[in-house]
Amino acid sequence: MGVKDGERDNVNFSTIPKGAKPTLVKDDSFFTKKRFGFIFNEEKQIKEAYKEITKVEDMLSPGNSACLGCHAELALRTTLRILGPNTILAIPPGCMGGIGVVGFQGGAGTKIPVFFPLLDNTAAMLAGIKRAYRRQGRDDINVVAFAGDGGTADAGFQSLSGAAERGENIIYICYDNEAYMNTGVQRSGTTPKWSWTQTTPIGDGSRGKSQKGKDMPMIMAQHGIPYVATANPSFLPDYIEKLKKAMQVKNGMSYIHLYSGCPTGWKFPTEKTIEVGKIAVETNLYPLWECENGKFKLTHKVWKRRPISDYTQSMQKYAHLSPEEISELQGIVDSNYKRLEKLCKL
Ligand SMILES: Cc1ncc(C[n+]2csc(CCOP(=O)(O)OP(=O)(O)O)c2C)c(N)n1
Ligand code: SF4
Repeated sequence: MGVKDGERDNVNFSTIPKGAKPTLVKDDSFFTKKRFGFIFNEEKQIKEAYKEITKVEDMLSPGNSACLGCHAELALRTTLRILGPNTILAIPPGCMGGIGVVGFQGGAGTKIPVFFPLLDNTAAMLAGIKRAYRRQGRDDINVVAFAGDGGTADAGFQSLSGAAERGENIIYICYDNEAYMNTGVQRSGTTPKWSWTQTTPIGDGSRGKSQKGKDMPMIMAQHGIPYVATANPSFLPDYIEKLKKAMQVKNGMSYIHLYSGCPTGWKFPTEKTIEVGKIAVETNLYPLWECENGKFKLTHKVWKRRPISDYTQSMQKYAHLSPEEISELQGIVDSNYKRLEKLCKL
């Protein structure tokens, strides 16, 4: 049940979701004896990945105005280290531009060229840049978008879809914080059902967003481009491998959809970002997969799926959900996951 136009004037648009109770994620449950071996291996991989990326220069200024605990900022910093200096970056309006990356007081926040397209033409502008380099015989430049979900799934979708269909050789990374965060937490096309946002409030007549979110990585896979993947900054080694694969593609677009926890917009403690991102994967809400030349593959197997309530309780954006709604959500997660497993068997 959504809020109809005209009814909105009576709705409370406060920044705290009505009825929200503060919730804390319990870290301790993670470190059971049974899981220790698994954690040890995972930590080893993370340490190795960290060693690898810190060998090269950090291309993002240490001082920027991202919120504490921003998943997208961690992802952007890592992305630039992997892409290296031969990279041109486009960041459309949104948080990652807004934190000072595209320019602040006469200087850019990156050590590589970065430009600020409109919210709706990122892929088209990048396609032109890539073609111009190719014409000069330069095929060694990574031409990369780092765009929010609004700039990707809504405003920029026509230009992204067109560029994918034409086979433009660009890397498009969407950091999905599931709302228009930079302008104050408004719902976007990828905002999941029942989420609290400023424009999908909780109150009489509204239980948050009434529609399902767009499944952007699947939509991009349906374009038949050479490489599509989901990734999550809480699983950095997996992301790094996927980014390297995306850089190898020469015959079309690579698209990576990044889960991006946002403590400010989702309302969870800033020090819990990595953990919240892990729960998203461990509940199968956000499975890690890739589709290489049409072949789907899970890149991280979850051995014991956690209940979706572990996730909904970790942030205030879902604090209003009833037990029935949580079990409906569990059903949606399970059926999406089954569909993905089937695709991986094809
Ligand atoms: C055509 C257009 N409409 C609206 C805006 C205002 N605007 C600037 S940033 C932004 C939010 C972008 O959201 P998203 O792409 O999800 O990135 P985030 O802020 O979450 O990082 C909007 C709506 C704009 N720049 N251009
Ligand atoms: S609002 Fe969210 S996405 Fe934007 S900078 Fe802050 S934490 Fe990051």
